[in-house]
Amino acid sequence: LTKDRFPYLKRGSYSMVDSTDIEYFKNLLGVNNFVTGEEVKSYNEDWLKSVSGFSKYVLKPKTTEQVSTILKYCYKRGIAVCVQGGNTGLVGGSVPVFDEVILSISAMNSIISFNKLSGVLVCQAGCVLENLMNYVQNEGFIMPFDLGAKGTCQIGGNLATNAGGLRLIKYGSLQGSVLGLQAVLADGQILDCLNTLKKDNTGYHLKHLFIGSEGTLGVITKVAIQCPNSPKFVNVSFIGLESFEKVLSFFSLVRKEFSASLSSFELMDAVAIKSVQKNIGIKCPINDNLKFYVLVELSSDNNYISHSIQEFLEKALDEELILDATVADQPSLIKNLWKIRENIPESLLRYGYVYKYDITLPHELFYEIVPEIRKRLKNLDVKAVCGYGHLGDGNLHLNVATIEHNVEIASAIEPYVYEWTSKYKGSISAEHGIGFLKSKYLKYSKSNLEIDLMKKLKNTIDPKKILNPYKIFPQDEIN
Ligand code: AKG
Repeated sequence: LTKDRFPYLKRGSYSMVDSTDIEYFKNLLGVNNFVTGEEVKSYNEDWLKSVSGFSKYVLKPKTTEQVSTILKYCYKRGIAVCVQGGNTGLVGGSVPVFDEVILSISAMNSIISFNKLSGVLVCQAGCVLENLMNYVQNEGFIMPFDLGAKGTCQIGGNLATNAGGLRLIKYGSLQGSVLGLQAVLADGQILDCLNTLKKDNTGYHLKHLFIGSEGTLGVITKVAIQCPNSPKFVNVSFIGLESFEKVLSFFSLVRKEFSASLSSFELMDAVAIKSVQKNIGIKCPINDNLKFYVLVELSSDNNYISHSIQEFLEKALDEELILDATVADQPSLIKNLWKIRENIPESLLRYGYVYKYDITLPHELFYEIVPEIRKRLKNLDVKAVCGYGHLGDGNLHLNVATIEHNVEIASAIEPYVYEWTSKYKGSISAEHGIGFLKSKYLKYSKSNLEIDLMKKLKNTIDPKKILNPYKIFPQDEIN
């Protein structure tokens, strides 16, 4: 349990759920949408098995009005609420820390409308990302972001954590593509910012407060998102290189040559590739003895990309900038290449436990921390230290895999990795959020004034602090 691993944590002075509360929730939701007993276990634990609470109840509203009724009630009673989407987060943000009631949005999974002219999709927050992808694909559109967890993660959770993902380099962040949202505030008021207009400069845009708020300011219930047209041509190259310097030179050339067509530029080091080969059994499609690999996705309405990438890679091979490469332009082959990259997190978890760091750094420094951490851990029982991630966006995933959680290993990495990131003006959380696990380290990326304003906002919008307590802010500072 989280409280055992973090003994300094104290449960906030929230009310305990009693039999009257249970009757109220059951009557409101019906027995099928009020979960209790053994089934609650999986909602209490995160995917990484690094944070787990002991909530006894999961509420699964189907409508915004039900969310509003629940929160109005919990607010009045002073019951703490943990908001949960697909529970695929990596910072312990979506699971309870103590006995918070879990409000799962998974039953709110209807598509409300899709406008083929504007490409604007409006849906409930519990829609699974992959279902939305398939839906808009049938209409000739794509979702403006993609994640390895697409089969499970939910759009409301994606917004709440401001998920970045694999195509941010081309389509930008959710702050840009989300046109509007509806959220229920801690006291049950429904805030309707479900704008579907591309342009609307009418004062503060409150939607931005909720994108990345990790459930601490309100429960996102509906989303309006701008979907781009499906590109007519897509190709993916998988390339091997001998040094990180060459990766950077190659990135610079790719960006110059393909600019707007570049939809992904992902880095994987040799340890990450070995982990996928060994633990998942997916073969590396090119020479598997190289130091670095990159996956380059190009997408365009013009087929020039297919011819030019071939020529471009041949030239890079001739000049020994790259050492091996393969290109795919058929959907099933493209999917296979993506599988290698997307399976890295799962493959590392198969060792037992993974310490995860998700940092943004200037490109020149992107990989430097990985050998640094290897050095620091060389006498400890570590299975793999690897670096991979969205090099195009300067976002490194540094993962350290071990058999189980170990305090000595943890303290050899933290806070060192955050101090290092902060020294180079990087971000200590590029796309995973702060959640529970990183709340202690918020100060490495935010100034005192910023944290102060954030707290003022939290206290104004949720003065009883019932929404996702113990998340984002270090506990001693907020409760
Ligand atoms: C990714 O694979 O892009 C992720 O965001 C997951 C990274 C991780 O598991 O550390």
